[in-house]
Amino acid sequence: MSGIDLKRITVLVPGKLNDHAARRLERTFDMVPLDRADPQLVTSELTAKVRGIAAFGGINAAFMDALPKLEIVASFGVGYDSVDAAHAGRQGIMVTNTPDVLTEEVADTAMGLLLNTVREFWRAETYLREGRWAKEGPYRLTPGTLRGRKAGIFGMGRIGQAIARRLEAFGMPVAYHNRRLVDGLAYEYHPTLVSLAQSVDTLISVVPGGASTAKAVNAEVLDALGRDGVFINIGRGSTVDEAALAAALREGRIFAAGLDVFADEPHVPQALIDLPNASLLPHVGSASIHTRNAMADLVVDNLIAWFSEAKPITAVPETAHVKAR
Ligand code: NAP
Ligand code: 8YV
Repeated sequence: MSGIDLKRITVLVPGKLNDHAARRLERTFDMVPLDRADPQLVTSELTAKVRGIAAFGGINAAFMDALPKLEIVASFGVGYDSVDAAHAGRQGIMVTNTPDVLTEEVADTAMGLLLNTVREFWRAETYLREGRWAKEGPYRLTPGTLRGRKAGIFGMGRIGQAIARRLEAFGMPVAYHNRRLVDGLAYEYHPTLVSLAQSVDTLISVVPGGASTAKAVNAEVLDALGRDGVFINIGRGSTVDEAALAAALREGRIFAAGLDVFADEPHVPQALIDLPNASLLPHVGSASIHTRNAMADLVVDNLIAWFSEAKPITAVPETAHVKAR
């Protein structure tokens, strides 16, 4: 470690903050909270001194441009579609994210959501809590089961592979679609999402958000999945045409869906809430204290590594070339 005094370095924290990260940032840096990432709120004092951002929400190009001394945006979460990383890369600003430390937790959540969706556990528990078991007898036999199903993973990256390992343990064959085949992976590969959807009855989406995946899960993909089809989304809401999904669920063109993520969070379309064959979670994929603390630590450790050694731990590809000024 260099002898640099980190307490002299100003790190801006726009918006709400993870508690564990807040405590460590306050102890380590000159931490300055800001209501939100809005260039209008940037004072001349901030312009002169902010060198880092700990981002718990979106950071756009205009906000970066308002901070001429900015060197690094350390973003909370593996998905960084809300940070304009391409702009940062062009401006020589480092962006980091929090991969790996959340992979197994998110894969666990995906399996829970899949089971909840197919076997209706959330409805069965509500039935018990409402006293209906004693009054009306056993909960209904579920029309859905994982038995005999074949899974397709859209986004066979770190989390996709962790989900695939769990699906194998559940006795389900696995296929996948990425833009590129993953070397050394024995699962069946499909060069298009439609072809993957045609060959499976359970589609699990875990791709990043952004232009290349926007509304990729559309009516054509859902129809290819078919009437027994189950769709699970643990990636990003922007990757789904939500109106097409609600219509396919309502019309029985697919069987059920389990969603942890939505296009306009925290707003969930009423058309999805109204559906009995949808299981909906409020973006809790990584939301345990254990995993969120590990993510928070990685945000802070990236800032420390950058300012003390000019080497971040987990740079995003768009800014991997950026060097310290
Ligand atoms: P990752 O290792 O980078 O995996 C992403 C995978 O998606 C890669 O295999 C990539 O392969 C594929 N992909 C990317 N763009 C694609 C496209 N246009 N078409 C087809 N495939 C594409 O990331 P990860 O760590 O697994 O995380 C994945 C995402 O999960 C995150 O970006 C985030 O949005 C989401 N997430 C959600 C939660 C939650 O709480 N619900 C928590 C964590 C993460 P190719 O590059 O070969 O296409
Ligand atoms: C977090 C996520 O809920 O890592 C991601 O990409 O979506 C989740 O782990 C999110 O980043 C919290 O803001």
